[in-house]
Amino acid sequence: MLDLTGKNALVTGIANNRSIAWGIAQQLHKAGANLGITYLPDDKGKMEKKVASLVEPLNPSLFLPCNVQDDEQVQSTFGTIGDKWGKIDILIHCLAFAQKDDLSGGFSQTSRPGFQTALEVSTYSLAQLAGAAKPLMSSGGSILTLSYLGSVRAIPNYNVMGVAKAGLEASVRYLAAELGPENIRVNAISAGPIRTLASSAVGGILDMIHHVEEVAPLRRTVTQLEVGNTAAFLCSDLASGITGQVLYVDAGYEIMGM
Ligand code: 0WE
Repeated sequence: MLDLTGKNALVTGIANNRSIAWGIAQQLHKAGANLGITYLPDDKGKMEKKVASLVEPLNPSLFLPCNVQDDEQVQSTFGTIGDKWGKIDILIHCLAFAQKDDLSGGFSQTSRPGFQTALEVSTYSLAQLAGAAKPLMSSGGSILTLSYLGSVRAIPNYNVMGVAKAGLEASVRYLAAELGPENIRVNAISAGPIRTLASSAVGGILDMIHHVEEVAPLRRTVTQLEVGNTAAFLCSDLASGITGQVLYVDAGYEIMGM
């Protein structure tokens, strides 16, 4: 049975009720996990308010700002987790960002700062958070991140994010190799396209979703809650033998050749 009772789970990357991280948080809660939620703070505190009211029904015991571009904020976040929880069992990394103009046109036109931003926020942040969580995972743990098929195939306009996700999937393998001896497992879910705040800002996302609905073996796309169920499984003892893997939750789309 899937059971996460007694486990402390930190979930990053909730922006609104369409976030994949929100689907994951709900399923971890359903499985009995004790939740900590981080959000990306802004000047007006709008994100804090929005995410706080969204997650309230899940009774998170921690609710903290965490901008991964600010090392001090990450230190302070994990300092608080150490003080309040003592240990962390599950870390969910659902963070990505690229400048909008780097998600259209030619990849060869990507600017150096645009490339740096995308890889800093979307790729480096996994190693950064894993490093901060490691001392709090002394009795083992599970780290999970989210990827996309654009890491291994050339998907129109995904561009620098494809390079970032390729680096992210490689990071999963290096972190799994490093942290395995501490009984910390590290995996990724490669999700099919879903309408979220991030993807809705991308031109042609609905056409991509319709394409998947026609071609994928299950003839549909996946939901945030389906990704959440797989996340709960991967972070549970049911998946105790799985580490370093990228698991496709995409209605089977990835296997198709034509
Ligand atoms: O990883 C993602 C989303 C990545 C993303 C999206 C945005 C849009 C708004 C990162 N940064 C930004 N920055 C913004 O300003 N996905 C898997 C969803 C996605 O994004 C695409 C896709 C798909 C699918 C971008 C181009 C083509 C397809």
